[in-house]
Amino acid sequence: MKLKLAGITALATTLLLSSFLHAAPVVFTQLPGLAGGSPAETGVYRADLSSVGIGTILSITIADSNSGVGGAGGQFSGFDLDAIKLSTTNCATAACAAALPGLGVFNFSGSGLVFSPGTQRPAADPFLYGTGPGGVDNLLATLGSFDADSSTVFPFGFLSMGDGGTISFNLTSAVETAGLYLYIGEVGDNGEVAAGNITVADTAVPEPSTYALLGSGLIGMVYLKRRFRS
Ligand SMILES: [Ca+2]
Ligand SMILES: [Ca+2]
Ligand SMILES: [Ca+2]
Repeated sequence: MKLKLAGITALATTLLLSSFLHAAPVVFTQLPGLAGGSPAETGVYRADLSSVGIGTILSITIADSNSGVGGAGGQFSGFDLDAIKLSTTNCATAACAAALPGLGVFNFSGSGLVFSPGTQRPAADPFLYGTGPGGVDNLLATLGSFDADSSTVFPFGFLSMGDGGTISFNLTSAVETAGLYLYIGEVGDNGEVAAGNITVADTAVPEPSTYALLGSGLIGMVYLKRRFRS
């Protein structure tokens, strides 16, 4: 019995870990010019996904660099994501990326988004900009379009991730990476940095509650194992 339980624990751990294996980092290059609303101050970054070594992708994860520098504090802490797009068009300018229709594979609500807010620098607000009690509010964030107003008086159209925050986008269908480009925009173009990470070809990113369940399941098995030992 002891061996069997140990085997199950090992199997569960392997399954948990294997869900992270099909991940690859992406390299972003800033495009010349700026996009956004008024004032237009969104720096646009492009990543060529042809070279990531994963045939198809089903999710995209972006993390703030957690450097704690650049931009404003409080509810505007961290990387300010104006928009995210996937396209087979290779744009050379920010204006080109802003005008792209982009592939219709994003769902900016529900299970389409998994957001882990980062920390806020003083003075902290109850919510990071573009979020509310239900998480990301896409009426505020408008993550499908490069339309942000970076003014702190009348801000509009972006998501502030907080220092060390991460956001995953679960695509509505798998997309081939050959000839595919990823575009993201940083509001204010003021030195805040996204560390990119393309994750998991064949499964979506689970919501945090799923991790908690998996974790408690593992702890439960360890507990059982101990009981059977004693
Ligand atoms: Ca910011
Ligand atoms: Ca936007
Ligand atoms: Ca910024």
